[in-house]
Amino acid sequence: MFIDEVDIYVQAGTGGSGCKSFRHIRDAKKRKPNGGDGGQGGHVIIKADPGIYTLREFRYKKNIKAPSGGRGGSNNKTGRDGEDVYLSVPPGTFVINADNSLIVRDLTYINEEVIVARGGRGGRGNIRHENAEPGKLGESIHLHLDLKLIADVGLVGFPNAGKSSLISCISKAKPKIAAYPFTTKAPILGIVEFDEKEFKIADIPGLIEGAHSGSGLGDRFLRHIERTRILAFVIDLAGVDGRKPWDDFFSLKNELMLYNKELNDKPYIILANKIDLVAAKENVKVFKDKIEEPFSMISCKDKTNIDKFLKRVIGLLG
Ligand SMILES: Nc1nc2c(ncn2[C@@H]2O[C@H](COP(=O)(O)OP(=O)(O)OP(=O)(O)O)[C@@H](O)[C@H]2O)c(=O)[nH]1
Ligand SMILES: [Mg+2]
Repeated sequence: MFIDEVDIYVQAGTGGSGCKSFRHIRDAKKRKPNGGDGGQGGHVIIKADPGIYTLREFRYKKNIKAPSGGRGGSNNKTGRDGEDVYLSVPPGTFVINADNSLIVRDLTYINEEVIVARGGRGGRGNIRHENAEPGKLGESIHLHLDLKLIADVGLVGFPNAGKSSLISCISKAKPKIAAYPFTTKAPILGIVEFDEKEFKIADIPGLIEGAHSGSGLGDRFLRHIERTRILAFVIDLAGVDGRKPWDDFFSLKNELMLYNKELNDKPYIILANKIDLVAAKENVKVFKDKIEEPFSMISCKDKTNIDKFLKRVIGLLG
């Protein structure tokens, strides 16, 4: 299951208590304090891990607590520090303070990390302070984690248009491909290597008219193309499912606009797919007349013009 939003509660470790102890001397009046400090409580740290793609791990792990610091000991022994707890999330995760909705950090870089709750300081032992102190409480916070995948290119299209076929022929991603709609139910990221360059491409579940208001799988996955630099519209030029390819193109643009106007400002490439089919060839002229802008004819099946598409992407990404 693809999970892209979760609420969690994190609590850093409490500092260890300072120790109260005295060096044993026969004359009680002369005895000297020698209690050591408590250890620091563990922090809770969130880290962007490129090997992780969803927030699924937090479905059942919603309360996270870091260990406390150890108590100080006699002979000025400092307690051990509580170990930090690392939570791994996919790059592209917004860490948000759920109480005031402020963004704590937008974790975009690989291995980027943020301390979301600091461990409490250990209490001073009586060697440094007249009375040994208790450790300080660790910080705690309610967080909302919100994943928006980061890819260079986002594939947008109706179900069955061939988005997954495209990503599987240009990257190592191997999503399920089938002749029925909504085969893809969760976003998939693929890494494309071409001309000694590399870019990331995201395949999201198919959109249908009314997606912005919840039809089909709705707008749930559109968030994952918000951060892409380029969009690629994948159109079934053969109209295998009985729709007109030009209608598909205008509907898709409209859905994106209704979802978020800024998506319309992104550069895009139009891929008219399935050109190997006779019906697609028959539709070329009308498609050209109706949409009045450049498009590329491709076939994921025969790999026609796929390299040209990749060259264009590399060119646009700069
Ligand atoms: N003839 C032909 N069939 C294609 C081509 N590209 C994809 N298909 C077929 O179209 C069907 C749908 O392909 P998918 O790649 O699963 O389509 P999708 O856009 O990912 O579909 P959803 O995941 O449902 O949104 C499959 O049966 C593919 O084999 C093509 O270039 N030519
Ligand atoms: Mg698919």
